[in-house]
Amino acid sequence: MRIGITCYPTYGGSGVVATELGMELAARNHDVHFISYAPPIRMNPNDPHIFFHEVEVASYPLFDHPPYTLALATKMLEVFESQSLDLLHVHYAIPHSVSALLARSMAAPRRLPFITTLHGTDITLVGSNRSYLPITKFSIEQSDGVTTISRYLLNQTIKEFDIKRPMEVIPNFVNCYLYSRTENPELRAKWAPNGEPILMHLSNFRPVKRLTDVVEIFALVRAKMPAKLVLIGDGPDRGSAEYLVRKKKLQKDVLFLGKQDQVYEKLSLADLFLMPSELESFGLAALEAMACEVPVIATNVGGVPEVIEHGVDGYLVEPGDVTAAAKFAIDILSRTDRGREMGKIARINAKKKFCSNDVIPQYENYYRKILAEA
Ligand code: GMT
Repeated sequence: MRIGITCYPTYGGSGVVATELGMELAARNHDVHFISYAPPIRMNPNDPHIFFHEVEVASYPLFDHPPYTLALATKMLEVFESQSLDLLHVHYAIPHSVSALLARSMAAPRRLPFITTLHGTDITLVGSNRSYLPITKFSIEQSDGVTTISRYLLNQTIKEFDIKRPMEVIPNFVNCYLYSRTENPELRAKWAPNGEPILMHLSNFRPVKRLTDVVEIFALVRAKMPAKLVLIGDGPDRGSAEYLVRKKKLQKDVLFLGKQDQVYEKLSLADLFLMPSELESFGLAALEAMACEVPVIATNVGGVPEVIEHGVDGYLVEPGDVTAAAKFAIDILSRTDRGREMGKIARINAKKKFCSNDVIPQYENYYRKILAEA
């Protein structure tokens, strides 16, 4: 198939899922055309089945806000015509789904079906805002196919937007070959020179991730035992987290790595992963950690219980309950095996439901179904 994929190219779950999906499809000999304002961060430009089409937004003094939605729709049509696309697959409803709807209308009477994958905040935070609700609902209803990344998000979409059309749950996935535990004693010794256990967090540091709770949890753990905290990512809450680290005099034990590539190499060195988010419709970073045999302490919110089984491959606490999270962390890290047994179960459970080998065919089948119907 020839598939056009649109996503946010920046550091964030929906962009990562869209890019990994594109690369997995390319590995299965589909031609994948990414259409966005910049190449997605994890995209491999050297893959002969991967192409990138940049959306250029012309500016004009009259435009306080350059009309990206329109420039994207125009580029989608252009790529459809020049590359004979079979379909468009857009990730994150706002504004990608609206652009795809415009492109499909402009392409008529030629067929340009489009599929919208909902990722979370496009429904739970942004989409349900009154400024965007009617158009998000309309573009969901008008999509040729709609998928959500968890059952939780499916139910939220039905509830928030009163959607009656069929939608399918296709969960997020991880490449279980790439994301597996690999030792790196040199790096481990650099981060934890005295063999301290390593706690890790990876996100876009947005308020929804509750980054300062990560620091609070770590401070409680550190008060009881030697430990190190490795923070991967960047975003608006980095400043407040750095301030809290200084306030608690933890500078020697907390490492801010910033944005990183090949996160599987780093995740593999963790003894414990922390994801104390206010809300997660899935929690992709937790799944990536689990695939690397890392147990996770997360919040019992949204789609997280569909990924983590409390007491089996991790622990779930209520948002903001840093005391409970720290208690579970100390419990895991005080064990003689430092939670390695739980980490092994985490990988087994991740492999059962979320390996790309099982999930990508679900997307391929869905594409075929939509193409047959369109
Ligand atoms: O988490 C965010 O900041 C936004 C969003 C994104 O586009 O990165 O994340 C959502 O999509 C991810 C990939 O499907 C999910 O793993 C996240 O759980 C989901 N975030 C929320 O629902 C808050």
